[in-house]
Amino acid sequence: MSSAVALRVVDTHHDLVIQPPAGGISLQGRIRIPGDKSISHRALMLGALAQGETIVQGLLLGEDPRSTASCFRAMGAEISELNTEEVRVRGIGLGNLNEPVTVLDAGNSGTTLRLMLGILASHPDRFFTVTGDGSLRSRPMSRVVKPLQQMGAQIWGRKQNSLAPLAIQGQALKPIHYQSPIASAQVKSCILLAGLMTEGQTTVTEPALSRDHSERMLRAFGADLTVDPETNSVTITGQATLTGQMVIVPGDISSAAFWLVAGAIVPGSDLTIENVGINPTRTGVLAILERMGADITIENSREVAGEPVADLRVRHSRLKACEISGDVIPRLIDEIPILAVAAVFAEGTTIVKDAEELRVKESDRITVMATQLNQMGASIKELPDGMEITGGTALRGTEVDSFTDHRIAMSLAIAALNASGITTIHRAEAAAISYPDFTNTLEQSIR
Ligand code: SPQ
Repeated sequence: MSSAVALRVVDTHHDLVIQPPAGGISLQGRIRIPGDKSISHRALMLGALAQGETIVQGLLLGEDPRSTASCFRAMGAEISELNTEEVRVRGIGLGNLNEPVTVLDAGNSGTTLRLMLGILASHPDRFFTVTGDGSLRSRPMSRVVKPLQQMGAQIWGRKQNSLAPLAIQGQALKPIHYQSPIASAQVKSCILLAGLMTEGQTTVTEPALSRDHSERMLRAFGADLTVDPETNSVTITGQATLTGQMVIVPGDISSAAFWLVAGAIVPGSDLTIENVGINPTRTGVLAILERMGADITIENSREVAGEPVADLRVRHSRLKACEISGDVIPRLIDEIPILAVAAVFAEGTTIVKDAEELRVKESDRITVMATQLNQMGASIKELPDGMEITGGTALRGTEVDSFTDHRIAMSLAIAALNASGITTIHRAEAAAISYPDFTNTLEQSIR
């Protein structure tokens, strides 16, 4: 193979083949990352429920927001062709979604399905059916179905109504105070969105604070919402009118995380990632990398449309192990696969705990990261709720698999940059869920 990184397409499956040249590589320059996935979903959904027009700049063009757009188009929202410059959403007003004439398909996206359930369950006199791909059909839905049932929702599905496909008979719901057993933005947002249509006050309390993009955006669109930071509670008073807004989507820190770790572990690297959202409910990855000794500087901090944004500069440095557990977990849950790669190149043993949620993501991210990195020569022991990663073993290229999980595909690609020989990542096309341009950016930043 002549180039440092090559994408080879085999049969219907896409293999990403990475072979660093013998002299080594480094990552240099300034890069931009795609728009935040969580904010992109919410902008499309609230835009569809609002009165008037919502303009979204910087939308993520990944497969997941495309699933959200197609579901809401099927229910009557006019959403222009998706692009990063400007997407126009002509909302149809709260409670006015049309009954779709076919099954709503959320694809691979847990956020689409779980948030949408709150909206559908609270739409009286409409019947909906929702499904997703093989991965999504195996992910637990009872975490949102149960609180919605407490509000009076009627939802049916496999395994005691816990797995998609699901059928929903929408109706007027009653408000509840839900004490969520897990810190999950999807659970919180689902209930808040159901509460949006429900007369009275609906409150969600979570054990630790999860990402707060729904709270910020609901407020910006005109919802009546109060937050109690002492108890991690959010209360929404239902039936406010939402008004279309201008939403500027910052770069996704979950996508920036791949470059932060790449820059930290690949010798000689000096990379600046522009326009990264640094909402405090998402910056656990920065806190942990800093504790591991990474050389990251936050430049040009500013606020864009209600979300804090900055440029992040990362330079190679020696990393040391640390413990990742407790309240930081919800602030970096999607970054644990790439942090596991950082830990492989750190001195000492990194412990990841309290992260059992990883087992019910697009794949079982504990088992998959442990088995795939161990195949490359890492030393990772699975724990029921995390991993024990002993750093300092050299990685060698081999054949690994994304298990169709976007974050696994990209984490393995970054690990391969520091491995000897050829790494072939099977089913690497999964990256398009959240980062369609990942391979191009990788090729551009390699020197
Ligand atoms: O949307 P999906 O498939 O659940 O995506 C993931 C991801 O890695 O991109 C999780 F697999 O992100 C979730 C995240 O883990 C997105 C999200 C959100 O936008 O509200 C919240 C988190 O999930 P949870 O279960 O902790 O609420």
